[in-house]
Amino acid sequence: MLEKIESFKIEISSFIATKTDEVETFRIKYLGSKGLVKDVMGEMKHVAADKKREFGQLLNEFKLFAEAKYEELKAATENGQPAAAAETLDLSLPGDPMRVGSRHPISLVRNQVVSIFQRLGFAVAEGPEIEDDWHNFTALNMPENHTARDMQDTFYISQNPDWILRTHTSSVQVREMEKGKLPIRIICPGRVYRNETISARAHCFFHQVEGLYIAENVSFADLKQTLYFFVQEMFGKDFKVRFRPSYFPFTEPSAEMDISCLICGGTGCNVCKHTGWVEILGCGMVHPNLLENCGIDSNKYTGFAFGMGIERITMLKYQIKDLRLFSENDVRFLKQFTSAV
Ligand code: 2NL
Repeated sequence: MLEKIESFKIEISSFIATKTDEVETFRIKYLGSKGLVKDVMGEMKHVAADKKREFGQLLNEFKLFAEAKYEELKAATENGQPAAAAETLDLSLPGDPMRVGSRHPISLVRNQVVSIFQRLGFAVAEGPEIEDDWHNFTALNMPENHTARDMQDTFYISQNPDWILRTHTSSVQVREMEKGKLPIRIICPGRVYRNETISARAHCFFHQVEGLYIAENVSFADLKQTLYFFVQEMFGKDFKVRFRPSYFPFTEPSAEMDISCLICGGTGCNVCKHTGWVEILGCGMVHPNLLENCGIDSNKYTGFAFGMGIERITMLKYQIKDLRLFSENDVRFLKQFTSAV
């Protein structure tokens, strides 16, 4: 009996009436002379004497419950409003706003870099992250036991001592050169790996964009003009640029490109380590050994190449102080980039 009353209560509370004759239907069904409430009251005679008091209270509550609902339905329909069941949805309420995600800052900056070079006619090339020794080192003028390999200590694949995680995306450019289709004008974005102790400035993986242009009569002047254009598109025009002589095994001559510090304007601060300059990228003319390694005639063709760390550019652009933030997936960090394209 108690269960029956409970289920009637549920039925009553979910009753919906939009018109007065539906309210009347409710009254007849539950409160009429042959209605459910009367019916249940009739059960009183079967209840044991010592339970009558308790049961009587329950029945009375049930009756009041049905009467209250009746009054509620009546009042609501008289006002011309459909009386909704107590727990139904109010569809007129505004929806919960959908949370829009954001691109990762590394993806934002990679897309910007790539699109600047695409406008100059560079095509995107990609390649495997697990590389062999030839494409990652040997073809790039870094034979076994070459000291330059020490700076690019990496992870080895245990099944095959020849396989490693690539240390730069130059390996993608080697693969393109080996195809033998010239001229080549490509940009290679991707993730690279190095066996480094993780700190605010170093990680065991990071992202690079490298570029390569090989054709007849490509000169250092072409390199400079291309990279001038790039930094101006990327950072604006409000700074100075300089090329510093440097060394990379795969280019000769080699240079590093700096811009005057965007934070202090060149007067010296923490970001530029009080030098007034920040390094943006490394570059140079492709070493003839490389061209020959890949079957390209170094007497006929010349080229330039460059490489930059996307994390580095992103840190400068958004003033991010710790490299580890990029891979910790902390939404407090990531959601700051919601409005960036
Ligand atoms: C840096 C410096 C550089 C290259 C990358 C390259 C690739 C080929 C041939 C010649 Cl296939 N050079 N890449 C050249 C100079 C510098 O990167 O600081 N990267 C983060």
